[in-house]
Amino acid sequence: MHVIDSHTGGEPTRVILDGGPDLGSGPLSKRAQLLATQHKQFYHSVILEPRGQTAMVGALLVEPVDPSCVTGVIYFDSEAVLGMCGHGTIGLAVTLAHLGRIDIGTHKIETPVGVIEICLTDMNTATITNVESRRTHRAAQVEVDGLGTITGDVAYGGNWFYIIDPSPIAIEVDNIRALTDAAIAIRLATIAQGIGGDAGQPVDHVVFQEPSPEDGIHSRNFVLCPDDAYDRSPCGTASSARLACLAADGLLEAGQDIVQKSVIGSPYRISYQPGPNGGVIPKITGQAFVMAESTLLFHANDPFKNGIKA
Ligand code: PYC
Repeated sequence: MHVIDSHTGGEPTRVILDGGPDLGSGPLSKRAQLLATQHKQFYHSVILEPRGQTAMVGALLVEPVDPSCVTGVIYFDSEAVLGMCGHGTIGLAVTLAHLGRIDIGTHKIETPVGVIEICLTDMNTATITNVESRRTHRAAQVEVDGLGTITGDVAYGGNWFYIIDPSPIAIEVDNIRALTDAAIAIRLATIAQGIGGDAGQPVDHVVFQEPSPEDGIHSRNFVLCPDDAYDRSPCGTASSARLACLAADGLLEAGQDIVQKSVIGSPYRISYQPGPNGGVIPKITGQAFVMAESTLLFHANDPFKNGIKA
């Protein structure tokens, strides 16, 4: 299995070029469902230790249904198949450029939640135009053991987010453990208390937001992913959901650029245009760097060939 590893603002992406399971040729949403239900061992073995690492997202390249797309892709972490992944798409754009499969310019990519656009401006920088993102529930309250009543917005950005602004804990590197524990407790509470997407989709990511003290930087975020790891980047789909909330609250004009940083300080430049269905079409710009080109080996006698599920 040939893979290329990159990181986007510190958040790793492993693009799987070949050797993945055969998911057929149906719609990508169906192929993603098949991956999630029939091929857990595949994505555990690719992402979990000892081959992978916490926070890594896999990007399985598949044949697109729409022939105008340069590729189809299905993203997953060690715990779940994702609808979309923003940092992964920036990593994918830079990986495809590294392979000579795309040039500087604009290209279409098919994902399980729809066709998105990438604009590669140099060999390390890409802007994603994401699927329409929207806030579905303002100020939804959950009761969380040890934290009391928490208020947050439910929003969609290709995945489902519960966004708490302001964060109950300062968004600083020293607080990553406390932020992670709080976010896990909040996600469990949203699920237990039925707070989710408009068709009952469970919250898969929890986001804490706060204004940034740095000049020229709008805000900082902390994002908990389905695998209980925090996103080292500001999370492209979380930033999309956040843009939907800012737009709905009248706090950001269409076309206005802001910079948002992750808890470890990696930046995305983000903006939106109004969407056709009342939401927003987000644009997310970030940088990625290719780190490794590898062949993954799965020895039949290796007791950890399917990863370590701690
Ligand atoms: O950037 O959208 C994102 C993302 C989702 C999970 C990890 N990163």
